[in-house]
Amino acid sequence: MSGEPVLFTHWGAYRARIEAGRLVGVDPMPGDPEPSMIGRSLPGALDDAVRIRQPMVRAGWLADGPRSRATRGSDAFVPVSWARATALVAAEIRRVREAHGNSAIFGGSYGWASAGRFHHAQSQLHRFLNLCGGYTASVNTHSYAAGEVLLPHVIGSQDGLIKGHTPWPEIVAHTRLLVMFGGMPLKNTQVAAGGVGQHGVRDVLKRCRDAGAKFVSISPIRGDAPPELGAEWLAVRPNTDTALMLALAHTLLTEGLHDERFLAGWCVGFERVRDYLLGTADGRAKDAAWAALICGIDAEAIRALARRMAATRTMIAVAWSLQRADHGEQPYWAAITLAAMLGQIGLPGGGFGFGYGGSNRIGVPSHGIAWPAVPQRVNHVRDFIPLARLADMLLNPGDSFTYDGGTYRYPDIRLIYWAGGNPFHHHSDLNRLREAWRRPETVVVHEPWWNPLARHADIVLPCTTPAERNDLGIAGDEGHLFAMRRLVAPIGEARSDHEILRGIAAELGFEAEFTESRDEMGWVRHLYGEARKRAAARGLTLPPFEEFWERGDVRLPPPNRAPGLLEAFRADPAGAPLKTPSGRIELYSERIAGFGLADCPGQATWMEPAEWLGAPVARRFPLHLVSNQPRLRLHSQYDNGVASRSAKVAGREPLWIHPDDAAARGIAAGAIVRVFNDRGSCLAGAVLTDTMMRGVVQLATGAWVDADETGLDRHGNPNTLTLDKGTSGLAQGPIAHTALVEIERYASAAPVVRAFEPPALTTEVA
Ligand SMILES: Nc1nc2c(c(=O)[nH]1)N[C@H]1C(S)=C(S)[C@@H](COP(=O)(O)OP(=O)(O)OC[C@H]3O[C@@H](n4cnc5c(=O)[nH]c(N)nc54)[C@H](O)[C@@H]3O)O[C@H]1N2
Ligand SMILES: Nc1nc2c(c(=O)[nH]1)N[C@H]1C(S)=C(S)[C@@H](COP(=O)(O)OP(=O)(O)OC[C@H]3O[C@@H](n4cnc5c(=O)[nH]c(N)nc54)[C@H](O)[C@@H]3O)O[C@H]1N2
Ligand SMILES: [Mo]
Repeated sequence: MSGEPVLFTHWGAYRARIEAGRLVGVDPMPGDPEPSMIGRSLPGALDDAVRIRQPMVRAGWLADGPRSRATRGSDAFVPVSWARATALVAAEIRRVREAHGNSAIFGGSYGWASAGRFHHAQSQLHRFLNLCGGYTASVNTHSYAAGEVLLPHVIGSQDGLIKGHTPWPEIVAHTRLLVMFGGMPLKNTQVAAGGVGQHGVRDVLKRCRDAGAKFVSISPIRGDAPPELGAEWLAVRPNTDTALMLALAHTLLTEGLHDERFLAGWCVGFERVRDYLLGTADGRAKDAAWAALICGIDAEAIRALARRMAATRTMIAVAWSLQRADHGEQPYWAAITLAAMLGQIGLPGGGFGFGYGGSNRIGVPSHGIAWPAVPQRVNHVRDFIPLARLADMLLNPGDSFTYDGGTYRYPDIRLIYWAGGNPFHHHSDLNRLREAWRRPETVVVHEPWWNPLARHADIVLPCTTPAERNDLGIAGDEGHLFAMRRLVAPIGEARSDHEILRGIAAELGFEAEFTESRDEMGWVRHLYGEARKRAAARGLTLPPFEEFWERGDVRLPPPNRAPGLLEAFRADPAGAPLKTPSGRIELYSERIAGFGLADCPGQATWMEPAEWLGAPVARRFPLHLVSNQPRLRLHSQYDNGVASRSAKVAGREPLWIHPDDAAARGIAAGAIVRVFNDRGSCLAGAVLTDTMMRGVVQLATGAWVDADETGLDRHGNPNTLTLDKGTSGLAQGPIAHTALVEIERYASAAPVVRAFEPPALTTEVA
């Protein structure tokens, strides 16, 4: 690449065009087979009207301090100097620590921030807060919290969820039937946490097809499978996959197609599963006819699919989306149970895997190197929450909650410190969050843009983006390292998260511990040096730093072969046991059963979700809302950019609806609609398409919420409508994909969307 400036992002690498010190364009990197359109937003958004150029303090907070919290989110802001902002934050941290202790500081700060190892916002913030005595943390991710907690009980690790998947080349070579729950949506494989070098999933799927594989896509949206695969589409009612999987299992059992030897030798608990499938205890067989009434797929089609799966080498691929739903633990446990009955777990191209269509990195043959990050040090505060319990914690300090077999209490939060995430996009039930968010005394936020989070802060510290700083980028599983050289000067007075925190650490007296006396380039070199050592430990050579920095990127050769999921266990179950209590796959878990949770029993179980198309409440709200990942932005990032805005309909987020459902409501293409339920309402722009199953609508996540005085979101963020409840008492994961709504034509005059206008600024009242 010879020294060209590179802009490296979570959705790919670009060559940057710089003219007179300004970023004027980006071009895809040569060699990337399918560059992401999201990059088109980078140049314009860099210094647009909603970029924050100076530290800001909410006017009410400046006048009345914490007593002004009722107007948080609706006040004007006062521009202040860095010296003043830094002193204000340092004083608040000191006050809260002394009066209430460190657990009164919530520093969970979940979010994707930007690519780059040094300027990783959460690592910087957590390191800073740990050096200052600790903070209340959050555990697990929005992406797959239920999976993270469940899988260690069932297979002894998180393999097949985050890492350790059967790699694509094995699937190409051996898999003959790919059964894809949640489809294989290529829109999502534009992205990987930490960054992407090259986008390879479309190509690898075509190679599967060319090798003779067949595809079945089980999803409420036909377009979740790329058309060139010729996949068979089974339109499933959202959140009913567990019933479908159980019926597939029932068919295998009753037709004698299950693998007794594998179930006896590699698993425990199949007798319990058998009794449940046959309905021995509850008198209800989980057969295809039973499931058909729940999931909406014809009973004969279910039986035929089970027979096909047993007849050939089958990979069961399950999207992460399935577990972001009420009882989200269950479809994963049911998928493992089904795969165990097929007996192909650990055989080439067989078994199961979670998230193949959820990220560019899943299935990439990886060296498995643990690449370096900024060390976070130790958090001495014991309090934590499962991340989706944020509003619960703020509303109910002192209340207890269960998590993975334990019982804990919510701490009493006085100060929220957030950098690199956007809870006013990512959290369910934003109206409830807005109320909860007004409980703490002070909210400090680092953000580049006036997005909904910045608007709901008291002290807003403007942060740089990767184009404005030096960093080390690593597309980890691809083994592709990028020199992220600073391309332009910081916009306005923006500073990096590190620089902001360094200033506050200086006020609080621990600057040298925070920086370890390294400057930005010192850290970048240091992290690269660590990366080089870790590669060398695997016999892989990275060039010296100067050469890497000059070249722009380096790529490790791929491994000769990466093992399949649970391959070693399959080969030798006694010699390479799983880290479960039995050492085997736990189709029934004594441990989970022992937790005594009504909403998470000891084996894969169908339980009705809080809301679904079969629930009584569906008479009032007859449409299931799928709020999936957006095609033209990363969550809420770059919603202000040209790529995302090019797809808006009548200035709002597009809502996809089947033409029949639209016609029944008198909705025409391009019309503004109101989407509502008992929790809230938003406007959106109608797109009529038969890619949607009837009774299901799609409103992707991430539109910058723009609520008016009545709470109506004029722009179309689906979390105005979603349900803030945990998956179960086991994982307490988010359940964004469980929500029913109704839709109507919006008859009133369309209000202007104000999401991309900065808030009112004012001067201090003396
Ligand atoms: N309804 C519904 N809700 C969902 C989901 C769903 O499927 N449906 N999915 C969930 C999932 S899987 C996820 S992962 C979450 C994602 O939720 P988030 O990760 O919180 O979403 P982002 O929009 O990526 O937020 C990142 C924020 O960091 C800012 N930022 C970027 N770079 C920097 C930086 O260097 N420093 C600082 N300080 N800030 C920076 C961006 O401007 C942006 O505001 O959403 C969840 N929410
Ligand atoms: N372009 C882009 N790509 C992204 C992201 C982004 O913001 N933008 N975000 C990234 C992140 S953080 C994550 S975690 C991954 C998430 O990856 P996923 O969890 O796979 O993402 P979703 O888009 O929410 O869901 C995928 C599909 O699942 C289907 N689905 C929803 N509910 C059900 C159900 O109950 N049953 C079945 N069978 N199908 C269902 C929907 O039709 C949806 O299109 O995506 C990543 N990729
Ligand atoms: Mo995610």
